[in-house]
Amino acid sequence: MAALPADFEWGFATASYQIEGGVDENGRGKSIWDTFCHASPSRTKGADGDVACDHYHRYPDDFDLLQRYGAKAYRFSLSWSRIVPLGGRNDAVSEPGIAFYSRLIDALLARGITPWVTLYHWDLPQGLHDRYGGWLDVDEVQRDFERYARVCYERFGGRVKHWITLNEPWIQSIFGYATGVNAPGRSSTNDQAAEGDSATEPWIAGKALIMSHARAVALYNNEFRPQQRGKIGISLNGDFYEPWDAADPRDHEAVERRMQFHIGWFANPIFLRKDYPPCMRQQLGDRLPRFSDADFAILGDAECDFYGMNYYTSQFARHREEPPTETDFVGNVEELAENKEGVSVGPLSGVHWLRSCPDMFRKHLTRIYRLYGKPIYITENGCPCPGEDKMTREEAVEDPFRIAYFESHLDAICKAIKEDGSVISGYFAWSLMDNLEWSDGYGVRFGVTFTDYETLERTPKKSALVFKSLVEERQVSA
Ligand code: GBH
Repeated sequence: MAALPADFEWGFATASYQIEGGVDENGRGKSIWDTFCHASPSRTKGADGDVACDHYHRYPDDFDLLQRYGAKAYRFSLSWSRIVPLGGRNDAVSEPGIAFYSRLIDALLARGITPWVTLYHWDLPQGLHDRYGGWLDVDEVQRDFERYARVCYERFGGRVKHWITLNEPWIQSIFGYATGVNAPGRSSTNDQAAEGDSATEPWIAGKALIMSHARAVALYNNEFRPQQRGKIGISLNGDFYEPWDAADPRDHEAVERRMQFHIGWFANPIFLRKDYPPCMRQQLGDRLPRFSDADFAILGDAECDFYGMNYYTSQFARHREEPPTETDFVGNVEELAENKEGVSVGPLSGVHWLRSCPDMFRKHLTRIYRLYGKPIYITENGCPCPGEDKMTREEAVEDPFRIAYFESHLDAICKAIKEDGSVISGYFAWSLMDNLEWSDGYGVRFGVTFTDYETLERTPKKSALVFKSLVEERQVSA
């Protein structure tokens, strides 16, 4: 069913720490991911981003690939500590860091590819973590992030017309400060973490992220939008859920609660200018920080242009009988891959948490569009193929599971547009190339391009070469 608009934006996505390497080049400051990857014993399966895909040196070749794939757009993130090595609002700006991203943006434009820039994809300057605890100091970090955003708009905003403030604040808050499996690795429930308080810190970090986003958008709206005329939004992650027992109203409530804990946490203040969802306030009480009138004034100045959706999978939710523990962050539900009848949510990919569930993706798109009312850009979607972590290059470049995943998810978008009336304006496949999959190291391969980590050679997988036609087949003519 052809339903994608003629001007549908599409391409591939990456993030700075996952691909760049070059961590000591040109005065770059350390980020919390440099520190986390070098912890001993390792918390990242021995992997680090010191070299990664060496994109820092190889970006022109990577952009040749993008051009060969026919991409209209490319989503990437800036490393804050390349631009402001120590991170803070009174700290020096690194001209070589600016020059690097400036060349990179020019290299995209020269190939006719539209840059979509994420300001923050989890790599907080270590300097800010050391100075005041990073995302745990709500007042300080939002001011430092605002100044970093200002530098980016000033230096790049003449050429960059699409901004994403934050990638997945949920993951930064929960994985960084509750489970401790991502940098800075703080937790009171994880044996590998020396410090942290999983009952309070994720909620503080969440507020810091919300206010940092809001300040960056308000700044854009008030000072840069009139001349630069770009668009700005945020990328939120969150699975779609269905009830484990469709006949049990308590499982229906569990479903809604789970999605509010994932998405409403951020989307209520950001898109609705409201307090956190009532179910969160009810469960978490005063552990959930309040928004002051001054906070709401900033949120009120921070209207976004779009909702960036990172979507990979769906699950079943089952209510729990016992009251929630202090460290619960999912809304007191059990998350399951099968429902009461033993029906699976979908076929398993190459990573344990990701099953292909296109019908639930369609429902997710339409739920989000109806709740928040902004055009949706899918800013990440993709998967590793079953067994891909153990494959040779010759095997991995044949990736029928990934192609089928892309096809079925593009079809779901078409249905959401045509049958549900949702507005979906673009799609970025995750990822341009295999890269550092955070705490999973280099084993899990999400790329449409195979990366040989010995030689750093890239080889297009079949999905990369057919992706353009998958989109164009579904596009309505102009
Ligand atoms: C995105 O996060 C990231 O933005 C991107 O950088 C990343 O490479 C991509 O996804 C692929 O993972 O069952 O405990 O192992 C998506 C968020 C984080 C969701 C890891 C699933 C696994 C939880 N994902 N999580 S666990």
